[in-house]
Amino acid sequence: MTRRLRPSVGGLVSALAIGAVLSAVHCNLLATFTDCTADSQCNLGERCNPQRHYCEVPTPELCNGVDDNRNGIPDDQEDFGPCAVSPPPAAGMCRDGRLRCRNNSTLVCVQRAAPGPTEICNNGLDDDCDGVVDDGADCQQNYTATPSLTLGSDDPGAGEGDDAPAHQVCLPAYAIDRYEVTFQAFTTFLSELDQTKLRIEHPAHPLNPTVAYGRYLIYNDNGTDVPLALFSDVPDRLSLRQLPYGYAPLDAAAANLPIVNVTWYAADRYCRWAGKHLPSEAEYFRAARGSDGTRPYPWGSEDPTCDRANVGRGGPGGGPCVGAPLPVGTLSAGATPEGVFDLYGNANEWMWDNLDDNPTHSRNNYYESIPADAGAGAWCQAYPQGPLGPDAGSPINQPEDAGLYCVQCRFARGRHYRTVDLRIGIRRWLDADRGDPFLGFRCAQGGASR
Ligand SMILES: [Ca+2]
Ligand SMILES: [Ca+2]
Ligand SMILES: [Ca+2]
Ligand SMILES: [Ca+2]
Repeated sequence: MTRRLRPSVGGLVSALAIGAVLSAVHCNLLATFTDCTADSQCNLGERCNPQRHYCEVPTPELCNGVDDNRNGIPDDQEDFGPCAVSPPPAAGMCRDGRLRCRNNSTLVCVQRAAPGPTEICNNGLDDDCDGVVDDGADCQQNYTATPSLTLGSDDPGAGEGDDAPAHQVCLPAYAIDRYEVTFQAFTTFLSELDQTKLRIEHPAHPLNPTVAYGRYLIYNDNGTDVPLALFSDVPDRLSLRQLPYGYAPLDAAAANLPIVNVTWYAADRYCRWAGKHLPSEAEYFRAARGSDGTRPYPWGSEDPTCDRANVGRGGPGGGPCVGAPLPVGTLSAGATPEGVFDLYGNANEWMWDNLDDNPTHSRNNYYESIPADAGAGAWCQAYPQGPLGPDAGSPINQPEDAGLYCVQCRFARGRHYRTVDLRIGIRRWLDADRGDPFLGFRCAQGGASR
């Protein structure tokens, strides 16, 4: 007897913000669904109702004296998620306040007055109350100043045309996250935004009119719409669940996966919220390819294998290693000697920089902006804090008049869990308002001010 009668309609409901649609679909569910005895018999994001024995989207907990989500925890002991950061925490208080229910009617923000003993990585909280989220030696790798880092490559087979010419840049001391930013951390950030300014719809003014955009979670920031994340119409393990007071992974087991589907805007805002910034391409290169930028891969010179890199080749039958993201930090054999994980594979990673190519991406105008005969120290002289890329991105054509990859191009580095072209020099070209299931990020700290 099958208990999975329906497609993921329940999950879809959870990803929708529209109450009218929700109630209409619920009627349909009640009419068609059969029984269950365990959560494992339910679709993703649903639970088995222990009283009524059918699968349903869990009811979000409300501050009302009723155990809405039937977890046995009274409302006055429930954690209702992070407080919005506006207004900021009082002086001397930790910033990661949590919403608590008082008198079965009112949510109040309770902030810790004392720092925790240690910073816990990847939870989106400033556990030690030093003003930076997920920082410290366990969560970040510190680098001393880098005098000569080779950026790009002259080898035409190493990447696309826009990875040349190789040139030597320098970097001051900085730090980079050991891990890609996780679902748990990112949903904490989303939950701290003013929820009345978030909505899900097609962007009205996408940067690239030549490609189709799906529906995005959009944040209205003082009248400006900022797309943050692509919302799939068919919910899966990489979807988000909307709660009354914020967001959570649709699948609780996804908490430690790298967040994906996020736009550059979201990545930039997350890192600034965390007290950090998106890594520049040079900062990414220093971490991934060593102090001189010439190490072939983060782990060394051996070819990529599935124990080192979660990519789209080399797995069972020659196919993907996994075909989906792995929890961050899973593949220790693929870490750098310093212990920075997943710089190659797993989630593709947004870089800070714009990209100024010619339209066929055969020339990188920024890389060529300082002539090769200007001398070995020319880039360092021009950018003593490290290059941050061109002031604006240029358009890049798709082949055969198929439109544009991007109009004001930015890019991601580091390949991803579905990549079949394993050359490390390859970028993905994207506009800042695009997200997709392969696209995530990590943050950096220190270095050139943005
Ligand atoms: Ca309740
Ligand atoms: Ca901290
Ligand atoms: Ca933390
Ligand atoms: Ca990665």
